[in-house]
Amino acid sequence: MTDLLRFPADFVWGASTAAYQIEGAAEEDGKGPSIWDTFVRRPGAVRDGHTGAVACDHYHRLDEDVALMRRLGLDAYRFSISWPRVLPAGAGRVEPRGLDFYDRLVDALLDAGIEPTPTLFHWDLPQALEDEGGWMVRDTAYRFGEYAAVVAERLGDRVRRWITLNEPFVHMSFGYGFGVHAPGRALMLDALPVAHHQLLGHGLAVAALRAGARPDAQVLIANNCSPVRLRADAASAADRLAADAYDALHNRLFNDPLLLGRYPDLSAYGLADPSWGGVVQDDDLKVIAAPLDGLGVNYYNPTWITAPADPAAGLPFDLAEPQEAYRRTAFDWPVVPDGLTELLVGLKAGYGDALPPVWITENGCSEPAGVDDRARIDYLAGHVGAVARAREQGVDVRGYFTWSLLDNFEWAEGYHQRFGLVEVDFETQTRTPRASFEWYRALIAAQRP
Ligand code: GBH
Repeated sequence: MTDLLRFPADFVWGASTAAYQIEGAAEEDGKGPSIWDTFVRRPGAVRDGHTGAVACDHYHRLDEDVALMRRLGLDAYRFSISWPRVLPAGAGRVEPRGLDFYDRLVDALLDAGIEPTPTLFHWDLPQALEDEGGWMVRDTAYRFGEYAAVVAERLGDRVRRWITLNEPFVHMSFGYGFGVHAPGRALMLDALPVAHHQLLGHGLAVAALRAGARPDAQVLIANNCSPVRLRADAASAADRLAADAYDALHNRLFNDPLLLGRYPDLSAYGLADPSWGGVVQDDDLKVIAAPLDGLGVNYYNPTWITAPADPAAGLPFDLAEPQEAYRRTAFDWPVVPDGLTELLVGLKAGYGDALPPVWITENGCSEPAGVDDRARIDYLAGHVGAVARAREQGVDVRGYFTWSLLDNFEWAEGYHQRFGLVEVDFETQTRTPRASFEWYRALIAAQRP
């Protein structure tokens, strides 16, 4: 199996993490509060009241963690920068100690021969900006552009690959639509401006990075994309319309403006268009569609959809369960590697030459605690194979980042879900590489000429 997975020598092998999920040090060195620092204190928001206040204590264990990455043989490491560590109030005063931390991280990675791949926003908005309306208001997009310029000024001489946003769909829907993530607002479809303001912020950040980073720097965004499937027993015209509606909201609402410079017609599904109410202003789509050097794709599983049981209830689709008995991860997500091939081939078919090179910026699974994680090896082998098949079919995939290097704070699930190649004991902070770590190390080593 794994010996057959040969990729070109320049294919990039990586692992991903995010600031709030691993750093801890939530109140150190002048860091301002983020919406996650606030949200975790809300009773019932996170399982068992877990918080990211300490998490993997990565803020104090940077050298140990980079040593693990070196052992793994990573080409690249995707981490995120905590906006309120750099700008405690989201704008205005810069906290040099926050920038110092990422400066040290970038240098440690470069010393280890690992390409630093920072994401500017992985959901930890400065609370001060949420107090002004968060991503529901246009100003936050401008503040994001300014923050990008501050980071580019400090790290832009050394970072060659940047990611602006992580999963704007999940941040909109979980954070502002359903309220199950920070900032915990349940606006349902009224949350649509959050999509536009994040995308506008992305475009402004691209401009800031083009101006302030190295001329050879690449800029990407990480969208979570999900191929939409129908159950075999639910394939009526109404089911197909529901599937299209879900695809429009989950995938095309973000990919179309970025790659084609226009929004999908949501009104075709009875959904409000984001241009309603003057949210989309003249020239915004030009800013959003600034050329990208790559599209980051986070893939976990397909989504099954049926026509809504009660069309008057709100959403023009219902989420469904597949009929097939797929293996389930510890999170109960179905394991469907061919969904990744389907997704990648579908992106190429849909966007054609408008699709830039693709990077898998997240893929992985939660499995039970313990180091003998053969299920994770199966998951990873299946999905790396799915990438190989998409490449054979002409999709230009340049790299694969697994989620995640370490067990970490899994948002509303707290520490109950373990996604790491490395097990973390959250009492002692002991790191123990799992079987999957050795498997990934061997996979990467086997690609070397
Ligand atoms: C990512 O989000 C995040 O970027 C990362 O921070 C996080 O730790 C990681 O994934 C793991 O969760 O309803 O059963 O079909 C992933 C977003 C949203 C992907 C829910 C899977 C549905 C599973 N996820 N989704 S299911």
